[in-house]
Amino acid sequence: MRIPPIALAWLIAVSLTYAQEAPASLRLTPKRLTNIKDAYPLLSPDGSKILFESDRTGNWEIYIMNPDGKDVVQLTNNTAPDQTPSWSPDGRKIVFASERDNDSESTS
Ligand SMILES: [Ca+2]
Repeated sequence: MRIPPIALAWLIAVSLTYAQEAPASLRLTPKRLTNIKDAYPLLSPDGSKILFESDRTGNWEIYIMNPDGKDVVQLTNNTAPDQTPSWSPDGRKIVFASERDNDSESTS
């Protein structure tokens, strides 16, 4: 499920979103995972990692972290914007858009 970017957003994990009448165990319980300009979080198919894009260095790069927000690893390092990452169905590859030749295209 893709979550749209929010200007100057941070990533927030939520268990489930339900109305007030939902049982207490199913109510929204947000937890801030990062507090910097991050966007497009995607949980891996097995739920073990979160893939996201970030402008935390002043350049959009692709990152991965644990579902608790720890162990952030930068996957790309290029002066061109690298954004909108996505997992392959088996979770073994990622794809993202980059403008490395001044023309947005997908890279894996
Ligand atoms: Ca980049």
